[in-house]
Amino acid sequence: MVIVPARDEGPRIAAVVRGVVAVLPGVEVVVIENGSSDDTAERAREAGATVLHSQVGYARALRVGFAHAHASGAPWVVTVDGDGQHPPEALASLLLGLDDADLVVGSRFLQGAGYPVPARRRLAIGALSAWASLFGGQALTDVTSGLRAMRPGVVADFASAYPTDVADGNVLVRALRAGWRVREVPVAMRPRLGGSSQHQSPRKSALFALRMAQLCVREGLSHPGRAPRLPSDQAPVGRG
Ligand SMILES: Nc1nc2c(ncn2[C@@H]2O[C@H](COP(=O)(O)OP(=O)(O)OP(=O)(O)O)[C@@H](O)[C@H]2O)c(=O)[nH]1
Ligand SMILES: [Mg+2]
Repeated sequence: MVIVPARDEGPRIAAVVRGVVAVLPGVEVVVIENGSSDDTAERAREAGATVLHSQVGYARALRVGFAHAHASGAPWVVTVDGDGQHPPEALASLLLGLDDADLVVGSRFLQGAGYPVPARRRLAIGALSAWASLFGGQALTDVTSGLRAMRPGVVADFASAYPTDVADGNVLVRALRAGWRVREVPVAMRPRLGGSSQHQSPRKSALFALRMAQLCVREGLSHPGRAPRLPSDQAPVGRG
């Protein structure tokens, strides 16, 4: 199942949904929308997506998506942004990555990837990634990437307890501290295809980064154990 959080992505969402279905025919695409002032929901529905609604916020939208995927028994979940940044062709390498990992992140900064990003933002992502790596106990390069694939055990964890304000590097720290195998694969991404970013305002972005840093510490200190693994969760991933 592919989960797409989307707010005010009306001009882009249909292409995102169709792009995913073109590489994974028959897959259920679930767009979680809230607070849009445009026709995001209608466009997504017309393109063949299931549309769910959530309370305001990126993290809350994802949480609704994970709860839906868990209740549906999806064999895997991939989260994809609704702004066209994530190339659908990358889904194959993310899903392949699940053969020996529980959570796979598409990284813009591993060798072989690529992302035209202003230096200041690159620096901020690098600093947050280093911080999350410290508390997660594993080197990560792109903790703010929203392109992630996961096995059902991780989805179950996320469905029951997902942060409601900030959900980026802190979620990866949580997964690592819970014992899930996390890995990154290189993915070339492009800037959003239009519309406005949730990180538009420098003040909001700074607050977001501080909050993420704080939550990384909290997750790092409060989840020292390993999650029990179900044997069925180790099977090769099938069509979701
Ligand atoms: N449902 C929902 N989706 C949201 C909300 N805020 C952001 N999104 C979606 O989440 C995805 C990621 O948000 P972006 O604003 O693109 O954030 P980003 O990719 O980190 O930033 P850019 O690189 O500037 O695009 C997009 O598909 C947004 O439409 C929200 O409040 N509710
Ligand atoms: Mg984006």
